[in-house]
Amino acid sequence: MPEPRKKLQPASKRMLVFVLAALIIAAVLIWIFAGREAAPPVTEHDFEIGHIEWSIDGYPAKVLKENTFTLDITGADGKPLTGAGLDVKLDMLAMLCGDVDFRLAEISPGNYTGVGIPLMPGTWKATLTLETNGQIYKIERLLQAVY
Ligand SMILES: [Cu+2]
Repeated sequence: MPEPRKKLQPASKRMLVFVLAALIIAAVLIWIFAGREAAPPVTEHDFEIGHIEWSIDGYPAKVLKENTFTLDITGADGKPLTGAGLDVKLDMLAMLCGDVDFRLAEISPGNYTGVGIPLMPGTWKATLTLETNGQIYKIERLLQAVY
């Protein structure tokens, strides 16, 4: 014969509520900080024909301010990738607050900079469209923006 189920005592119920509340708080904190860890100041990207080192001056980026994005790009041969056309689109994860598009200029061989202005604090996705030799490559990174 299985033992009849014991009713939870009030103290156990309180403990259960406490544990559940703690778990929910932990989950929210992990969710908030995961966005931050996913968006370090400098990110490295290998793509089909080369490598990109992508940094943002004065990181985290500042909301409604001009933030300089610098991309150092090398080709498969390790030499600077020159003459590429670079555009970046910023959009916010899971929000409809608007995209920001800007173009980067090559300031020295393989070294491209441009200015991006995030509209709100939080985690943004930056999508780079790189065009070289008639081919188009898309590279993404996350970034944090703060006031
Ligand atoms: Cu937003």
